[in-house]
Amino acid sequence: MNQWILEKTGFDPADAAADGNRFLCANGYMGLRGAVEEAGPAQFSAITLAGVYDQYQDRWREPVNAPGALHFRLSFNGQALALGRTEALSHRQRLDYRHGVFQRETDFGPVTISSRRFVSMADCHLLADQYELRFRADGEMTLLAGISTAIWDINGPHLFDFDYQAGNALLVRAATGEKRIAVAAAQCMTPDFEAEETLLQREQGIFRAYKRRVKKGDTLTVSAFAAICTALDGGDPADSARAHCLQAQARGFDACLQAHRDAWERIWDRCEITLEGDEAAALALHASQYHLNCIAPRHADSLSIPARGLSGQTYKGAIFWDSEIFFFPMFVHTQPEIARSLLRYRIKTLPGALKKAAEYGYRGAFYAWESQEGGTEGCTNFNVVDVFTHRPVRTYFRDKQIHISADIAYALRSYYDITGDRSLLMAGGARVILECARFYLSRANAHLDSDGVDFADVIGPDEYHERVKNNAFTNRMILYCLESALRMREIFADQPGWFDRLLRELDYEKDWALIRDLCPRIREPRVRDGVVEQFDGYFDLEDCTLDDVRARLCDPREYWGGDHGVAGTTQIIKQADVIALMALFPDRFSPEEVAANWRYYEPRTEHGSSLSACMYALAACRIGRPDAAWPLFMKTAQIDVLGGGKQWAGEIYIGGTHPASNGGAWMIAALGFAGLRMQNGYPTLHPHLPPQITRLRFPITAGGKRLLVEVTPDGGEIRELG
Ligand code: IFM
Repeated sequence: MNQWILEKTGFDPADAAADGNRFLCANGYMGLRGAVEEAGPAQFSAITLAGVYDQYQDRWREPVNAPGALHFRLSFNGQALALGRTEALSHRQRLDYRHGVFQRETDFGPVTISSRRFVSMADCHLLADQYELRFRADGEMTLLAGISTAIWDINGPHLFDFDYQAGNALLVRAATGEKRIAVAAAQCMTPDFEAEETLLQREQGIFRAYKRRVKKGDTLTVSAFAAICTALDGGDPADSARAHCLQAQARGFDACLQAHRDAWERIWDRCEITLEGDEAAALALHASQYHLNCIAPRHADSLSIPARGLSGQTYKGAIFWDSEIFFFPMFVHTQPEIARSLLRYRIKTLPGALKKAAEYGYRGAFYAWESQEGGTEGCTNFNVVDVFTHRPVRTYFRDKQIHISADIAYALRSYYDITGDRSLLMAGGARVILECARFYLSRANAHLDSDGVDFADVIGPDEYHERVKNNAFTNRMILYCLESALRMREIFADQPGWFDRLLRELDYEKDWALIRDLCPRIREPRVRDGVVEQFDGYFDLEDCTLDDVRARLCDPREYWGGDHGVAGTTQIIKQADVIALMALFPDRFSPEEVAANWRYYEPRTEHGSSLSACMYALAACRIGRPDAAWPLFMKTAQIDVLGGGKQWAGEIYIGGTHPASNGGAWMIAALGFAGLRMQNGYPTLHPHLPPQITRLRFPITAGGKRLLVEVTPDGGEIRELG
């Protein structure tokens, strides 16, 4: 087995959505789904742009898909040859995780199409495709090559006012509907068909139609260079797109590919985990690291990563807590500049969080549950559609999942604790923590007749139980956020002037005193036989099995949560909640406590979210049970190799890649199996290797140094890399 190659033979239209995800090529600026060149919206072909959003009519805001700038369509002797529409004798496609190169080979009988393409890691605007035709019969071929504007949108269309231009590069210009953001796509080719007898076609795009008589044994190879730019990049996107693709054309396909491969090598140099002992696990880890790395915002300094990466418009292209809790760890340990970008996105979107809190009648920062540009809340009050009535269901993620602000504070604090670097706190991070703490002050429910303070009417990570009181995860995260606010004074003890000025600017004096008063009063969860109650009253719910609950479903796509969901009145939970808490605070709970909770909650967890298994695996390592962690690790790491994961929430399609699992796989390997812990740039190891692994080796960046961690069944060591 090659540990870097995902390969598939045959073609089944039913797999088109999943394959588009599994074979994704991306570079942080855009994601090109793994569909073949001739595919259109029906095969879920798309180029999804990072950070560009639009709303069509009253539908959900979602990221914008760009024109299909690497589009080819072939016909031979009058017959269209298109995978899925024309019978192919064979089809094979592969993705090289090491270098982000997608290849396909389709034998249609008289003609075989093969190609290799990439979304450049060296130039974030560039995509390139080398497309080869081998003829096994005489005849006439027509190749349409250009930019397709038949765009797959879930809630679109988003691009209007198309303008097409020919010239040394084909060009499509358009603007988004809501904010009139200009988007441009350009494409040029070698050889340039303009020199041949070509025809320009401007229907649903702009194409060069290249007609030629061919003979058996002929081959034709063309290289297409495409570029996408938007007005958000600065400058004129049309000029830039044209310039990027013409420059690439001048360099040639091989040189562009080499630059792209070199860029990937530099990424692997920073973060590659080598796993020995289990080939499938090694492949899955590479896949996970590939998928998380290919969507990292390397081109921008304050951008975060959507929950479904750049694999499409699912989840509105929004930024969730996934960024801070699941993506951040790999980056902060290996490529801290990307971790900083994720956090700077939150710093930059603080105004949106202040606005949201005010809208709900609170003070401080209440971050968007589904955050889009500027911190705009993408989550609606009706986030699920009922499969029976087809009516939107009132969900409460937007207004009650208040742990989001504390999750952000947690990551900001971790960034400092792990790296010892205060610069991000000084550049707005401290302000974010203080404003998040202030939000919880105003959100707390104090009582006239008791000292205890509740956080009522919330939703914890287990989204199936809505509007609960004192969710253990939420309360603990809030406490940590409040403590982190207070801790700022110690962190800046040598700069009291700066810190006092910040407090004065925020008019924080009274709040500071209130936070100190609040911390010891936050309600602790009930504990029964060592098991932390997930929220007040959880233990009183029906205690049944997952199979019992599954058997009550009338439709496999039915939503399990909320007032009418099958899980809501039971102890069955969607994803790690108390266990997530224990995984995030490894030092606060004894191994015995973690073990008792793991035993209780694991059988009651549906793992209905891709965020779940990794938390259980981390906790299993903590209690010295890497054997129990192993299947959860495989489930997490293989998710985008096998194409699994939930596809529906009620009637809403939620398919895509799973960056949270991808980050989870890194966490299990590095923080779980190797037991890496960092404090102030100083790493330690507490290995828990499962028997399947004979060696685990990976680089980290700590205190400005590059270190190599190596763990075998005999123990672990960390050494400096030259
Ligand atoms: O953030 C998660 C949430 O916890 C569960 N539903 C999917 C979201 C995006 O991954």
